Amino acid sequence: MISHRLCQTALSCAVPIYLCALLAPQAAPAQTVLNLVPDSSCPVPAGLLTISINLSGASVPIVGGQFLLSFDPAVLTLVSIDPGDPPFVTEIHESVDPVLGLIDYAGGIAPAGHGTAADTTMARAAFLVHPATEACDVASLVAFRANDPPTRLIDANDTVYSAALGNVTLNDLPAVSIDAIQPVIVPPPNVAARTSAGSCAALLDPGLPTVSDNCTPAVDIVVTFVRSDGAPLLTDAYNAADSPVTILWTAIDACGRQSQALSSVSVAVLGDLDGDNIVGLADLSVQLANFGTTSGARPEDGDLDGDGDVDLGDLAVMLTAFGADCR
Ligand SMILES: [Ca+2]
Ligand SMILES: [Ca+2]
Ligand SMILES: [Ca+2]
Repeated sequence: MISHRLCQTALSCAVPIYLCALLAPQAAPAQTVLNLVPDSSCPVPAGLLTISINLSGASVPIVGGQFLLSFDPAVLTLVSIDPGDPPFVTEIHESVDPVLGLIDYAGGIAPAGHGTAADTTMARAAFLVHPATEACDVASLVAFRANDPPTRLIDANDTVYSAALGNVTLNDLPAVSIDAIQPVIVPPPNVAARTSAGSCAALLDPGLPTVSDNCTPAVDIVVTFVRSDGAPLLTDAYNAADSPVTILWTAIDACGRQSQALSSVSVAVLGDLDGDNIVGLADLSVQLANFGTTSGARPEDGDLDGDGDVDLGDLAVMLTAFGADCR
């Protein structure tokens, strides 16, 4: 295969010039990157947060590096900073200012070891998250700081790589949330419904809970539900035989904290006044006993059209529903 190296000067180009153009790399050259990577985007107060200093994109074997970091001492206390994965097994230097939140660390390969260009972890720092800390989407809680000499890498030929030289990209810790607070969930109101004539179920939409959280926007809070009758959809029919159907709501914020709440849907059979899910003579006799009531009547008294009286209109509804058996 003809390498691009052949085409770097016109004189050395051993192939036609148009082919050289085709052989020229189309993508930008690989860039060495140092990322500060948290073990969790949601560390918990009084818990540990481990940060990996990860090497990637190296084009030559790297044998060591020095990392000058800052961290927020109001939120974090450094517990340890140690070598990462092989071949970076040797700690060369470590000094820490816990008050100002400064870490100077250097590490490298074993004396007889070999460097690597592979993506790997060069060092790990463990921090204690202060108790009672709450923070939402805090960026750069741990960061590379601009010092002289700066954070830099070195290869086996003592060539130095750094952001100042333009051949290393430094990425600070991405935003994390220290969030131990559960979302707030307010369930929809309980629903009491009646079947329509000739049906043993009610079709309705019970509504959704309202949710909020200290860190997670409401639109990003995941809300799930489980119906006690096992129906998969909120708008699936609610059967009188399953009444009351309870709905267990769960709200989960972006850090996985969750809250639960209950609501219910009660379904009565139209015309069933004694609650046995049958519309029969017992119900008719209750209605007839209250027949002529002009105000204050309830559904269980026989007011089946909801206007507060028990009259011929209600009796007509009863006769329409008569005979239903929804057990
Ligand atoms: Ca929360
Ligand atoms: Ca009944
Ligand atoms: Ca009525």
